[in-house]
Amino acid sequence: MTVFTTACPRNCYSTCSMRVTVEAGRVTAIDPHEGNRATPEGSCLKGLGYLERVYHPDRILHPLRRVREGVFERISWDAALALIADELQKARAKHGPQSVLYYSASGTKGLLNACGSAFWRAFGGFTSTYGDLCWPAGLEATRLTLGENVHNAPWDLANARLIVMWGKNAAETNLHQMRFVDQALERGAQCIVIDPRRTQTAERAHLLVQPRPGTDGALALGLAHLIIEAGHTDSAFIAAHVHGFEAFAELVLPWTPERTAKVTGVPEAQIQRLAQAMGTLRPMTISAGFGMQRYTNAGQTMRAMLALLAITGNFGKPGAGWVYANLSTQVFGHIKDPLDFYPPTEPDGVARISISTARLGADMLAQQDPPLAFAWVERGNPLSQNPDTAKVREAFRKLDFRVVVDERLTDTAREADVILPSKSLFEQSDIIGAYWHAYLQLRQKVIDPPGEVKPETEIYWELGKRLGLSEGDLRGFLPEPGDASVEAWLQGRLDPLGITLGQLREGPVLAPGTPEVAFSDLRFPTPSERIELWSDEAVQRWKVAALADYREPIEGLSGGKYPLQLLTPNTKNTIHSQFLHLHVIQQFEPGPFLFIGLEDAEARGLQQGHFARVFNERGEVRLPVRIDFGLRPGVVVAFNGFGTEVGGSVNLLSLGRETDMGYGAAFHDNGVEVERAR
Ligand SMILES: Nc1nc2c(c(=O)[nH]1)N[C@H]1C(S)=C(S)[C@@H](COP(=O)(O)OP(=O)(O)OC[C@H]3O[C@@H](n4cnc5c(=O)[nH]c(N)nc54)[C@H](O)[C@@H]3O)O[C@H]1N2
Ligand SMILES: Nc1nc2c(c(=O)[nH]1)N[C@H]1C(S)=C(S)[C@@H](COP(=O)(O)OP(=O)(O)OC[C@H]3O[C@@H](n4cnc5c(=O)[nH]c(N)nc54)[C@H](O)[C@@H]3O)O[C@H]1N2
Ligand SMILES: [Mo]
Repeated sequence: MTVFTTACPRNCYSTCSMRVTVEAGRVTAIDPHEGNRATPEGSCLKGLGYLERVYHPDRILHPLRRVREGVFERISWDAALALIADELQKARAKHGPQSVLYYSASGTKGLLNACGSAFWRAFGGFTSTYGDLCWPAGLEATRLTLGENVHNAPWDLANARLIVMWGKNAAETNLHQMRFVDQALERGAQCIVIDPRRTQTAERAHLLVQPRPGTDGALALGLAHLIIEAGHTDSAFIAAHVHGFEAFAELVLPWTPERTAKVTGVPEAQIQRLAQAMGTLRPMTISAGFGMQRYTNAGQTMRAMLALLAITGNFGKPGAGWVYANLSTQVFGHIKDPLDFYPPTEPDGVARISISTARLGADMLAQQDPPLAFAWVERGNPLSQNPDTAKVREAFRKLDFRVVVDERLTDTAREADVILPSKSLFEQSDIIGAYWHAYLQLRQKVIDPPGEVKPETEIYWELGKRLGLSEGDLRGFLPEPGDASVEAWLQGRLDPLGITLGQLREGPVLAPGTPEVAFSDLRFPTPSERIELWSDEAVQRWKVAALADYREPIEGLSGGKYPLQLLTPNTKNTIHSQFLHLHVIQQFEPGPFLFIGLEDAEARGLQQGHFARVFNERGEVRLPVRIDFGLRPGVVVAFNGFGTEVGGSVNLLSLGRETDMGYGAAFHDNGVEVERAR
């Protein structure tokens, strides 16, 4: 029996450290690792579910070739790689290397992920994607305002006297944060939750504010109006550290409680109470989730929210600040800066075309010069997770050839010509960072891959040879197959930081230079070296106003044919489309539902247990109805992640539409109608 230190590599705030027990080559237990101050309780149900997931009978253990729709047969690695190499050479010869789309998303984290794009560069170029499905509008709003994306240590939240969980459902998506919320509450802090849904997080709140979706920018401007009017601003802080306050104060002047209430649907008395709390309780932390940045007006919304902290002087102190994304662990160069999501403007050695992640389907179809012929998908499930599923499917079906690397037959894998089996978190070592705490961690290899599974780096090594690259060429960007060379490669990345793999084998290590309190020197790396309420860069880069003005989200608010706003948030027992096939998960997450308020249900003759047809001009899904007494009227909810096996992705209904900044996806800006399914 051996116990290893490792970490969960899913795209999740918590990024838990774990101790994993291996007996006779099999993982038999997953326990907490006390060395991580942010996640001492250890894994959630999903993390414990790896005991089932890694050995699940549905796991793909060898290459598969499509025979006809929905039917795959086992083939050898030799046959699979020969076929793929042949198709790649055909595509390159006929249309050039940019006829190959390389699509990867957030299925797993790790430094070795970068080997994918390095391989496709060595191939001669490729079509890549820019933007991101997840968080870029908020990242960009934060960068424009504060200069960079860092925040106080997770445990510092216990020092706050006011915690505003704004569009963040930590009790489900960052459950370790709730311990620090509780510690603050025990010390007498107030907690306010702002969310159109009554979430599990709201159970901890002194006040739940339920705005109409996509109107948080207006709410923030209305709150700023009251805080300024009451004289609750921190004028010394503003004079020294805030750029553009006078203009901002003018912008919020017309945002009276009356007007704010009308736009946001939040009662005036609640707006007053919220402003009073924000103006008088210090220190205040706003923990901003990703919910309200999935709208067309998202970036400006986040900038308006940030302004509330700036005018009350809530930066650079314990218990104060903006908790959105902490990129302190991005010390290896990539994604340190949201600018990395931008389409490439400079020539980068290989001619490269880049298309929008948010508009993936439409952009794939539109690409002409050269047209796309081949797609390689790894760590992503675009037929379930990207907007406008029907377009994405159409675009994939139009290609000559598709390869998907995954551990399961996902909606995307079902479209593939060849499916290659992917590793699990226990089967190759890698180094991972995080975006809530600042620990660097070794996701350690603890067992051999089962069946014929090969890690992506080995797949690229073998494929590269078949495409005529020498081992010398390949060594330039890939570790050689084998554990020793992977470890040497990882140690090489750690060397500049003065950290050893040996240290990481013992437990998580804080990234060098991580502050306990962000911006404690009150230096903000913006053009004005202050917090920018006024941003010239916002105007130049994104063609938005220099101040965080409010624009209505595009769909849903206006009534019309599709008067309900469909929110499709993340939920406790899945990470997007992952984990849903596990028995242990299905006991708690039996399937997708349409959550609808009583009034909206009654108006449509719907009752709990009925099947609903949820539709708009883009598509429809059929879902069993759950009456939700905690929802604001006019809002319906269905969690994302479920696929065709259970009625179809909710993204059949969403439009591929970018956010106002950062090239994010405006998933929740989505009007629908609901009726009883026949
Ligand atoms: N409607 C709607 N859609 C959404 C969202 C929403 O709020 N509403 N949220 C968006 C957000 S925030 C995100 S981050 C995206 C997530 O979008 P994706 O990253 O595409 O989704 P996942 O389901 O997490 O993972 C994709 C696949 O990666 C595979 N995978 C896991 N580990 C590995 C590995 O080591 N190698 C390989 N090759 N594959 C692996 C998994 O099996 C899974 O099939 O979804 C977005 N989609
Ligand atoms: N269990 C679990 N944990 C996860 C994930 C997961 O899939 N499952 N995914 C991980 C990833 S990739 C991400 S991006 C994060 C996301 O973590 P969160 O930001 O917490 O989750 P979201 O579902 O994006 O949105 C949070 C809340 O925003 C609310 N919301 C939607 N529209 C609005 C609005 O207009 N205004 C306001 N105020 N609120 C609104 C939703 O109702 C939701 O409760 O979670 C990470 N952690
Ligand atoms: Mo995400």
